[in-house]
Amino acid sequence: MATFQMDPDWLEFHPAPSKPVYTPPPGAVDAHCHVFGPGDVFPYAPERKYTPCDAPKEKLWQLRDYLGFERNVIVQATCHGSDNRALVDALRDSKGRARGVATVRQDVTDAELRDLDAAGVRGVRFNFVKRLVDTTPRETLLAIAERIKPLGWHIVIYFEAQELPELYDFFTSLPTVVVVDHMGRPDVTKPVDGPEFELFLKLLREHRNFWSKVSCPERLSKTGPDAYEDVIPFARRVVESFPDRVLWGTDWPHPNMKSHMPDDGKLVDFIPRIARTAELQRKLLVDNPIALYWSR
Ligand code: 0GY
Repeated sequence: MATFQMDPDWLEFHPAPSKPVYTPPPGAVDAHCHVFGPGDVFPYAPERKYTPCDAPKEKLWQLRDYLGFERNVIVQATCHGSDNRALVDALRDSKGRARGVATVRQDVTDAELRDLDAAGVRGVRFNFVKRLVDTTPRETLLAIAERIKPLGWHIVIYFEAQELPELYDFFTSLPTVVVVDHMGRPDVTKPVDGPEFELFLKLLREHRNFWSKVSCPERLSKTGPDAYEDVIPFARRVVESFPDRVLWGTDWPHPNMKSHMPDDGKLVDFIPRIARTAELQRKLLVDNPIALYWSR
């Protein structure tokens, strides 16, 4: 049995989040969260860049219910590499209330893809954040994209804003719906109308197959725990410009948060500040994720 020691500077998820004041609409989906291990059942990948605390499915279901959500989209985290067993186990346990985004290698077989699909996987994640993964050649990613396209799956991409100019043409060559994690991680000390964020907005404006998660104010903010004021103009701009192509998620259990561990209840209370009408909230939390993940 494998045992794993979490990294010494790892922050565990909040032990007792506050009850949100904001009540999500019926059917709300937390569309970006993870399960980690437990490592003695689902070992962390040898090539991982970090060893997290265990964050098992039972804790995720408790949080879902406590925050007032009905469903989850679980995204394969890099600490599990392309071993999707913990993800699949959670999806099977969810009784249809969770869908998944997996990580696969080019040599994944058709039978493996069919099994992932049957478990509830609806996409793959391509990660370009250098502290999290070794680089995968673009031809390999394109080959994976062509493999998953016939299943009707989409691609989730994770990158940081300064990488977008270099990656832009590659991204727009992808043949499926593409979901960008955390608004492409803008530097929120720069103007919302400045050239860096404008390139991201252009990506969504000119390529209607692109969606964005308006998640992770706690990662993007420079103003500190719980306020996250500096992220609001960026998230509002995305929600109001592309109301039918946005998703929201907690990012529980918040991997690699070194500055502080967010209170998940306060993250939920952030939602009405970035989606200011009931209609925008319903699209963000219900209509959009249901269309992308529960069409079948
Ligand atoms: C996130 C963010 C991070 C980590 C991962 O898969 C991962 O390891 O996504 C991060 O460290 O920024 O979305 O969970």
